[in-house]
This record gives sequence, C-alpha cells and structure tokens, in this order.
Amino acid sequence: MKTFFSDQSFRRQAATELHGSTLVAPYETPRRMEIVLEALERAGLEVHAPGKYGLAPVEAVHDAGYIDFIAHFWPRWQAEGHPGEAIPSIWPARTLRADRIPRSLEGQLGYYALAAETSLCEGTYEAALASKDTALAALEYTLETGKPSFGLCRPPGHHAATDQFGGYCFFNNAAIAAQRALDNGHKRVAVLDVDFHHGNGTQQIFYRRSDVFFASLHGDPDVTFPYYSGYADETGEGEGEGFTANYPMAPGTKVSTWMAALDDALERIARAESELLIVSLGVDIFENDPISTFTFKRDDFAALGKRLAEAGLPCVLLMEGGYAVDDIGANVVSVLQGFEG
Ligand code: SP5
Ligand code: ZN
Repeated sequence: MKTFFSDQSFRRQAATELHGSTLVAPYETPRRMEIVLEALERAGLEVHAPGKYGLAPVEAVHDAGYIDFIAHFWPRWQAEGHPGEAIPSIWPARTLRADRIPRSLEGQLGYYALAAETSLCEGTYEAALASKDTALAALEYTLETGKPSFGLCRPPGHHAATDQFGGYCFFNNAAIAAQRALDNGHKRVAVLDVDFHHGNGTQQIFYRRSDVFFASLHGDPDVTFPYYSGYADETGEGEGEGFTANYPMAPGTKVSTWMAALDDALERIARAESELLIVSLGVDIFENDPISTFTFKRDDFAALGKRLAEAGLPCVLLMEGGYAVDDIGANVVSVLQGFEG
C-alpha cells in the first residue's frame, strides 16, 4: 500500500493534556508515529513524503477566521507573556452569546475550541499543515492510479469542525481530502469513520450536503467523548437528509456486532453510488486502548481491512486515533495487509 508521512508532524510536541483534574502527558504523542513507522518498515512498506498543497484546500473546508486563529495563535499567546501551553477555560456555552468573537485571545481560545483536553502549543500549526498535506498526497495518488493509499496523518482530524479544534484535531484531514476530490470533479464521495470516537467534525462539515455520504461507527456518545454528537437520530439535514449514518455502540460491544454495522454502512455507501471511499482509520477500537472501550484484537484489524477492500472503491485510508502506543503500529499494518489480501 502506497504510504505517506511528513516528519513535520513531529513539530507538535505538546506537554500537557487536561485529564480529569490533572495535566498528564498527552495520549496523542509523537511517539505513536515512530511506532507506526517502525511497523511499516518491518512490513516492507515504503513511506513517501507528501508535497505541499497550500492553504486553499483548508480554506475550502474551514472558516477563514478559524484558520487565521490556528495559524497565528502561538506567537500571539507568547507575546502576551503566558508561561505555558494554552488550554481554554470558558466557552460560548448555551446560556452565553455565540455571535461575538472577543478581541481577547483567551476569549477566542474558547470560541474556537470544542474541548479542553487539546492544548495549543508551538508547532501545532506546522504539524496540522503537514497532516493535511499527507492526506492530500494520499488522495492525489489514489485519484491518479485508482490504487489504495494510506496517509499517516498526525495530528488527527475528524473532531475538527468548520471553526473548532479539539479531540487532538485542528484541520479535518478527511474532510479536506473529500472536498478536494469533489473539486477535482468527483460527484459523490463517502467518508467512513471507524475511529472509536464519533467523527463530529466531519459530520458537521457535510451535514447539509448530499455530495458526501458520512458514516461513523463509534462508542455511544451517551457515555463517550464527544458526548454531544453521534446519536443514531442524526441523519443529515435539508439536502443532506439521509447522507449521514451513525452507528453508536455500547462499551464492550462484540466485534461481530461491530462488523455487522460496518457491513450496513458499506452497503449504504454502495447504494449512495459513492465513487471514492475515504476511511478515517482510528485504531483506538483496540481492546487495550487506554481511553476507549471496544474489543478489537490484532486479527480483527485484518478482517476490517479485507472488508474495506471488498467494497471495491478507490480507497484512501487516513490515520485518526489509537493510543495503545506499543500496539498501534502492528494494528495499522494489520489493516493494510488485510486490505491488500
Ligand atoms: C482522534 C481521537 O481519537 N481523539 C480522541 C479525543 C478524546 N479526548 C478525550 C478523552 C477523554 C478520555 N476519558 C476516558 C477515561 C478513560 N478512563
Ligand atoms: Zn478516537
């Protein structure tokens, strides 16, 4: 499988994640990438550096003010003299005004955040740019050859909405790739999200549209991050009615149940006459993932890869989550090898 990765992804080296009432070392650590790269190499997969695709593909998906905020936040925060990384502490929550973007950086931080676990720090913007370039290089390869590709994206993207970051995500790599495929002349694209967490950002970006079919299999938001998105009754709106499908599942859900949901999602993707399949590939569905509650074992990842291949569509796999650091390389390789048969 043709694979892309940018070493600029290492530019984000966050020191803190707000976890309960304490600051811990982030689950989304750059070490994850080293482990996946080692496993890819052991499996004999060559890794290619992506080219640069500029900001236009990001602007096609994200709000201009949001992009500007992510691009310039760190120097501005430092100029204000803050000693450490930035974590939001107030939001335009339900009883407050959401129609004002405050001049204050702290006010903007809450305005553009959807969760507090993801700090902003030096190198975040550069890493986020590298991550979307990785997705776009994988997409370009698959569009040109019809063959599958894997973008080892870091930071991940699926929680990032038009104008919000969080859940370790800043730019929505899968959405940026999907929009790019449409702008290149594709009529219908599917995004299938198998990360343990609901892909709220991808859903929000395409919720009112019929050119992108979005399906997500994930932990029930009633008991799982991101809590406020990913319920089964979210099916799209307006033009997009029927073009979103959510499969929330209880903690401990059996893999056979999960696979049945996958088959249903793939059937709907086929019925939507999608021409391209973009997979948000989170391997945090692994049984030993430290922040998740699904039960995938190593071989189940190969079975997942096999089913994705059987969908028979040009396919771009993009890395999302996966925090059982010692296992994520083998789990990712298992998906790729299952896909290639
Ligand atoms: C891309 C991705 O997988 N993002 C996930 C972000 C999840 N962040 C919040 C984690 C909250 C974890 N709480 C679980 C407690 C386990 N004991
Ligand atoms: Zn996840």
